[in-house]
Amino acid sequence: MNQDQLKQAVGQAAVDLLLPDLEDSSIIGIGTGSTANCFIDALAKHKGFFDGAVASSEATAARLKEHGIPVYELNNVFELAFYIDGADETNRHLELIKGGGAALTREKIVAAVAKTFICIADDSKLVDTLGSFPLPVEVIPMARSHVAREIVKLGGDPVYRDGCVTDNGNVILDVHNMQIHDPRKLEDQLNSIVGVVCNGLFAHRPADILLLGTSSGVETLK
Ligand code: ABF
Repeated sequence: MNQDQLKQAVGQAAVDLLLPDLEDSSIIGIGTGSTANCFIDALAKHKGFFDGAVASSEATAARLKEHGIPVYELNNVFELAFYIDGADETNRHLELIKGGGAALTREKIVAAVAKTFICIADDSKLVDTLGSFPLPVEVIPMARSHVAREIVKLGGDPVYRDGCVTDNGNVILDVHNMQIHDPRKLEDQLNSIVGVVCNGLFAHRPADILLLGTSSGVETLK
């Protein structure tokens, strides 16, 4: 199977996992990216079995609406049983790097609300140590240089993502060359820099279930 087929397989596996628990009133949190898109396309075939979705990005909201799936504002939703999203990297503790698609802040908010976070990924995303994928950090624009200097002090090599404006009107610094041996500690350290809105480490709130697409089938890690 090629990478696209692996993404489709995990998207379908997530739908299969959810379906028995869906009710007419269910609202599902849905993330961003090509793997999440595979999930949306598979889920759309069952749109009569749930109420609607909360989207982690404008792009995902648009795709859901194209399928005729109602999209709700998170503030108007009492609870989310599930959040389904991809990742840029995952370790075996289901700690993640996310934000390659610049939607990390909304993704982290929706994940925080959801009871169960199901991460879907092909096996190229599984690593022993996080950090080969540059870690995205969303920053208030006027704080960009200050935050970059503070990240250098932490041992990272921040690179401004040119031309990228997040859905929240902020910019992204991608932090290269960090082997992240203590993801929770680094998540806290980055969050404590003034001007940082959010960082792409999902360690304090890791995924609960990882559906990993491999050439021999979809593996479930918990
Ligand atoms: C989102 O989409 C992000 O957090 C992550 O950056 C990205 C993964 O994209 P893809 O599924 O296209 O590899 O989940």
